[in-house]
Amino acid sequence: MCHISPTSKETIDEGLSVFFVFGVITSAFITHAGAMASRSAVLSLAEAGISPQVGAPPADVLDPSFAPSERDGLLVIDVQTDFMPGGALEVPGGTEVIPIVNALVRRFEHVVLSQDWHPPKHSSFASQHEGKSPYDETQMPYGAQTLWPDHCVQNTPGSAFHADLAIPARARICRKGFRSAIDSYSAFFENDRVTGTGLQAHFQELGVTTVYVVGVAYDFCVRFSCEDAAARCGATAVLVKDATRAVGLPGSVEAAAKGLEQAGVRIVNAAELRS
Ligand code: VGL
Ligand code: ZN
Repeated sequence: MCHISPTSKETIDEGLSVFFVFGVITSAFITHAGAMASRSAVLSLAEAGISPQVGAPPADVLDPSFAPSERDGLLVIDVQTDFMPGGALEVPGGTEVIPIVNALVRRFEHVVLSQDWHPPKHSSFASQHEGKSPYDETQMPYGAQTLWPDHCVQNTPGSAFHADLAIPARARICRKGFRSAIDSYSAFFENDRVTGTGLQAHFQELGVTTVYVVGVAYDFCVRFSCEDAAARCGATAVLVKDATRAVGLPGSVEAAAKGLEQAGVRIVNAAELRS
């Protein structure tokens, strides 16, 4: 992966050392230290307050020879309740990806789950823009922005990972979209295209050079994560097509296909994966 930016660990350590130096602190400050730890960090499950879960049985789709190496990472995008059927921003067929994702999760040592993680009143919510409805577009200082129903609000049931998703203890969590003024589709860079999430540094520290991407939504967070991995981070990006589903706004699926091709993202079905 390309350039080294301030690492997620440095950011975590900063937050934690402040925490330890000031032994007697108010609970508000503890919250603040927690917020710092998640600012630009890729978190362990414990740091994110998430328990491992077994999830639904894995699909039997992978070729036995597919054995990811130390240099391969799996990036699972936003398999959260609000993006699943019945959720606030539902992706049709979203739960169908889960058994395939779970099969992949078992094979990879390096697994990162991205988590859309908005404060209440996030600027990407249509509810914060007078006269606008969900799925309208608006202009933000950083460019055009689609407006969404309120979704994935931090620490609400809708922001939790789906109960059927396998979450092994070794998984890491990459939160995005937690700055009120900026949305983040990509798990690498927010929508201003400048602010990093810490994921690039995380993969770089591990020596990961190929990123396999699955999850939702194909036409937004999956698309931009793949494009950034390939075009901005110098990784090989492999999108596992049958392990993703689209929101499907007018033109969004076509735009995604074009963008992915231009960025040089490899697209395969899970059963085609080989080492
Ligand atoms: C997403 C819209 C808003 C996604 C996240 O995960 O694709 N889409 N926030
Ligand atoms: Zn969002």
